[in-house]
Amino acid sequence: MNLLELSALLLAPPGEGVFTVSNSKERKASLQNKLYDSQDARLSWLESLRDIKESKLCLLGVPSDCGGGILRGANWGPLFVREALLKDAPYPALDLGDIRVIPHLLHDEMLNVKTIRDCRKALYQNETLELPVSPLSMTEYYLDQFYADYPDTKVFAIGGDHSVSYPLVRAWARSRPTKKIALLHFDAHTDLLDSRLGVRISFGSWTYHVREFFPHKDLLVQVGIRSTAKERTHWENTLNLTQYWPEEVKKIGAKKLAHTIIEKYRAQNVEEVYLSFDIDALDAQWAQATGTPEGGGLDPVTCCEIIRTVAAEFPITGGDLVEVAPLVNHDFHPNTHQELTLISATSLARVMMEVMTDA
Ligand SMILES: [Mn+2]
Repeated sequence: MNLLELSALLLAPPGEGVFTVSNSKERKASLQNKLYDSQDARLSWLESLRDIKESKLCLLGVPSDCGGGILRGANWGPLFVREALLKDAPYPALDLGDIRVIPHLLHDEMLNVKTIRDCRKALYQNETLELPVSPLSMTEYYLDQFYADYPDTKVFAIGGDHSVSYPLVRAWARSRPTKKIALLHFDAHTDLLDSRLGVRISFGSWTYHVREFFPHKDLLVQVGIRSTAKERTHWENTLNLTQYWPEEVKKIGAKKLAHTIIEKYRAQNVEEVYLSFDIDALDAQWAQATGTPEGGGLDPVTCCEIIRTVAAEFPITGGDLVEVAPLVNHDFHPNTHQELTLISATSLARVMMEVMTDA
């Protein structure tokens, strides 16, 4: 099966990865009207996928929120962030569309044979077609073929809860077997559990399970960590990575911190960097429309400066922005929660797409 045929099965047009019967129909249609001239969005979208070869950067929506059951809503991230981006200008990426998410599922390793068969029937009208059915498994399967066909094209993904970074980072890393790679991870939380309530892959454990690709403490750098039961030294010493908590970021400043990271990467001869940004790395005042907003965090300007400075030295060839949950309202500042979070998210997304295009 070629990538175009695979796309028609695993992906849906932009905004349609969240399965609804009639809910949000207008919202999805309005996004597609802005993206495509023709009335037949699906046809235009499929046609546009023929241009991947000419594109430096592609955008992929992974609207899967199988989060902690704390406050879900990041499934709406890809649709709302795209819409907010388009208010300013077209985004500089070819839109691959969304993974067709079955919201009850996470990873195929958690499913029995009967469920896989039933879901294949629902997704592909063919219960024997050897394709994955869970969002994380579908994302990895799709990207494996994508990078095999287009090794130099970059993918910027919008989540979804943070578990989506597990397939995104794995496919990216595996497609660069001879490259020295690093991970730059912005987050309030470490996401370093080995499992959560017996579940191996989740928003709280994805980083733990991609450490194998970054086998030196200077290759996995976390920025913005503050909500964790353990001290920084515990994580650094037991799991072989480096953390910068917000206090330290504020004390030494964005530029200097970026140069510290650059020196670490340089000493390791890093060639390419993956950037994963959990919106809750930002202080809750900038990003409260997310499942677990946290105070004492970073501001968007600081984060953009760190990203730009690192990107000037090392190509950022993979990236994601996750945990934007536009409909979640924690009521800290009523009425502004969604707007402010989307402003923060779009500034970050624009900077990330800009540096990835130049990479
Ligand atoms: Mn996270």
